[in-house]
Amino acid sequence: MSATTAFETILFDIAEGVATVTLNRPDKLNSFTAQMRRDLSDALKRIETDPAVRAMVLTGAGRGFCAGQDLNDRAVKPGDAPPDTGATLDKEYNPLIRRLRALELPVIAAVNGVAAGAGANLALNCDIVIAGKSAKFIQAFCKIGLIPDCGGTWVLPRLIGHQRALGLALLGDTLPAEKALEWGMIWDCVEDDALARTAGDMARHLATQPTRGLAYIKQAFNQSPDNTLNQQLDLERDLQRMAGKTEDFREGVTAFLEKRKPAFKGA
Ligand code: LHQ
Repeated sequence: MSATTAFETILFDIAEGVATVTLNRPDKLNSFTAQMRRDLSDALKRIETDPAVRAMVLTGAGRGFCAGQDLNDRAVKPGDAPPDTGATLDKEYNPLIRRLRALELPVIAAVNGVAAGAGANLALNCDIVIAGKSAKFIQAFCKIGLIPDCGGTWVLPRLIGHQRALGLALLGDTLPAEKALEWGMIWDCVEDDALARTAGDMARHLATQPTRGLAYIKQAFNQSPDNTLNQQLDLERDLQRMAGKTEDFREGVTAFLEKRKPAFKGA
């Protein structure tokens, strides 16, 4: 069964345990307006509270994934006071990125085309990034006098190391999907016409897995960069204790011993 909800700037669909969110301003390469930030935030809230949703795919309509902030919203006329870009981050983008990263289910970015500025970092904050061969990533901020935001300065060096991350940020070079794969920045790069199917198949698979256990895995990896080994060992103990109490753990072990496929409920 599939349920579609209407938003002004995104498409939102739930089917087979997977919520698919499609950024939908194709004429402007799905660049972010305030309305799109609100719509995406509302979609994430829906996902957080719907127990039927056990995986998510984020993608873009048309030839782009997301070209970052809609710069029409940022045009400053002579004599105007400069905009408070920090306030926009504080009130709109940062809560969105925090909400996305905190989702207790696996999130796949299916990057179907250019991902620039906030759009690139939106994708890189997803758990698994799959790109079509024609996709590209651009830390475009430096070209307009800004710095990478939406967690770019946090996530990029962790994915590809300081040198490559800083180089991308300072130069604003276009990183083609195949090179992003070679650099370990993304999980996979597939033919453009196979992208939606590949991401959908992966999401449908994940939606049948032990959802609580996957949430604990995400938590462990998300907290890892800030922890010492000793702290991380303690965190693993605590999360494993909770994972060991799930119905799905019991089902996994029972199914293994009975030599049958497990039927996980996500609880
Ligand atoms: C766009 C955009 C766009 C509006 C394409 N806006 N229309 C910022 C400020 C405040 C607070 C916090 O954070 C941020 C974060 C950021 O994201 S800053 C970075 C903003 N993004 C950019 O600087 C990227 C700007 N876009 C581009 O450099 C190019 O469009 C790319 C390289 C993404 C794609 O190039 P092409 O494939 O050649 O496409 P195009 O440039 O022809 O774009 C197609 C249409 O989309 C075009 O509209 P038009 O009406 O002329 O056909 C563009 O104007 C529009 N578009 N990006 N960000």
